[in-house]
Amino acid sequence: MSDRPFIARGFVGRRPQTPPGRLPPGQYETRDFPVLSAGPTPRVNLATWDFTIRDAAGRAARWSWDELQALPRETPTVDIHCVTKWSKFDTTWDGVSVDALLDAAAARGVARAPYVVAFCDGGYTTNLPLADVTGGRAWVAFGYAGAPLAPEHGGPVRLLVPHLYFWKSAKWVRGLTLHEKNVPGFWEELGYHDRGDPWREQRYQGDP
Ligand SMILES: Nc1nc2c(c(=O)[nH]1)N[C@H]1C(S)=C(S)[C@@H](COP(=O)(O)O)O[C@H]1N2
Ligand SMILES: [Mo]
Repeated sequence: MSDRPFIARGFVGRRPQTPPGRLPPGQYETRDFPVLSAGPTPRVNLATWDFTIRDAAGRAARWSWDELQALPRETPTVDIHCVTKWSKFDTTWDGVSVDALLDAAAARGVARAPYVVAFCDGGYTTNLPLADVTGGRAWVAFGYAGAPLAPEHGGPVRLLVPHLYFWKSAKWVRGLTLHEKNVPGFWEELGYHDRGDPWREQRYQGDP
């Protein structure tokens, strides 16, 4: 016999309820931070690292690591949603808004275009409409949960586009190229959706 107080079965260890309306369709909440990488974690040398925004004509704006650090910082707290169906709430980041980078690039003569492709160390790419990386909804992030972003999660720098499935948040990002037309990236060429809005369950090409 146990002399522990009676605790109703199903209560012990139960997680707090997911707040209604916060989980996109088909997703479940996790407290872990899973690592999903299509290849090995690249080794990055910050002394030679740069971030580049390049237009279709080849004009480019470039930031060294120190120059990127010197830009105005934001600390977004956001929910993230992976197409493998986990969602994680209230993740906290430190980074520079893509708006700030695009504005600075425009001031240096880089022409805007309606689509971007993020490119990365290791060769990963992902495509996004310009509208999804502007308007205060996307960041180039180098901090997570109050610490430098860990290499397996994309450190030193990853793209953060939390309102789209997390494969759009390119790890080890090195820059953006601007395009007049949509150019599918790594997962998009393999059948994943060009936009990837979790609230519309845009997982695969052909989804609404
Ligand atoms: N460069 C690069 N970025 C990437 C990936 C990748 O394989 N390579 N995987 C994507 C996928 S599918 C997801 S779900 C998230 C996972 O980020 P995490 O490992 O920090 O959870 O990174 C995205 N960004
Ligand atoms: Mo993913």
